[in-house]
Amino acid sequence: MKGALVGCGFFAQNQLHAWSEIEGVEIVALCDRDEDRLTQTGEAFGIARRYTDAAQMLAEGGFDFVDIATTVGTHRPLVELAAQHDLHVICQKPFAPTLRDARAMAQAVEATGKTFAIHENFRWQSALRHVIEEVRSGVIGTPFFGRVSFRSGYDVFSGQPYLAEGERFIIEDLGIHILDVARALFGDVDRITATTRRINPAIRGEDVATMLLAHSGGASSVVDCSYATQRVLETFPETLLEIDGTGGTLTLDAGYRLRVHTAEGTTQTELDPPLLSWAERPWHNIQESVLIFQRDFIAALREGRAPETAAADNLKTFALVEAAYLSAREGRTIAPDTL
Ligand code: NAD
Ligand code: 89V
Repeated sequence: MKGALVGCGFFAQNQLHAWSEIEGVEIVALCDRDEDRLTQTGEAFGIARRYTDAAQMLAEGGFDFVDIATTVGTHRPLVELAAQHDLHVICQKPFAPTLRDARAMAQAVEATGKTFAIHENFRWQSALRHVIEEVRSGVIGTPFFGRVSFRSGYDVFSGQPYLAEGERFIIEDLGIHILDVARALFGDVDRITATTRRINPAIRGEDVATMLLAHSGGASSVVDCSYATQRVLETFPETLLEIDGTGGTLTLDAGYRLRVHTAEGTTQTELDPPLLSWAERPWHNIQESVLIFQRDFIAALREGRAPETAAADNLKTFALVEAAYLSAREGRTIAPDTL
């Protein structure tokens, strides 16, 4: 299976390392409109076909899928371009600038019959995945309450300066992952209520968001995100969990420590993710999840099924992002289905 990648920036390096670990997959062409980045990345990964223009790369073809790793403003034109060339597509989160764009993108690829996945990797972090499987297997019965929490004071702006510049920040960039984890754990959402704050005066968007979700299956969850929290134990980039079910409770605490308490007793499991050869702490859990997500995409193509974070599914996560901003802006509860 051959792929091409557009956008050789900060995060694409992880994607390229991960592709090089997946058997039977080769990235044969690269594109970035920044020539220096293109050359550095091409040299680092030994990829000879290099383009500064995605249209030219796609016109020349020779690959089955395109992996779009640019920032959100270019996602729609690049996905539509890929659809014009009948390619399978992966597009980084956030899906699009607006829900309207995201729906148009999903329709464009759907019309070709090709596979379209959003690079939504947090639900593939091995510790979170372990908990998702435990919850789905019914170990703690039916969940009725969950807290999905990401609080940190880590400087994300030095690696990703654009995060300080956008009108929207934490829900669009990080909350999107945490809302998706809440969906993976507790199912789709009927209603969401959100508040936001900006604490860091040096950035434009909100850096704190607190959201209450009413899930269709009956569970309530609190999804709380902050990049303004100075913790004694800095937990970046861990997502912490507290789940109450009809048959027990479960917590995923700092340091990837899982505790499950049921009538049979309490178990404790250490879920520290492996440090892949190309990974570094503290990003290693995210880096591992990139590999696991990309493996799911390739397995889905080979098995003729939809990837778990197919565009059709991720539209529901993206609708929650839009609903959260609307809720915070207007001070009311929003049903994402009505957007
Ligand atoms: P970046 O700015 O470092 O890199 C983006 C690259 O894309 C740049 O080199 C830029 O020149 C190039 N580019 C932009 N438009 C282009 C176009 N039309 N044609 C060719 N090249 C183009 O950004 P980043 O930090 O790597 O983030 C990229 C995406 O990855 C964002 O959507 C971000 O939200 C996402 N991201 C995801 C995760 C995750 O865990 N899933 C983590 C970090 C970033
Ligand atoms: O995973 C991400 O999307 C990153 C970060 C962890 C910094 O939010 O942008």
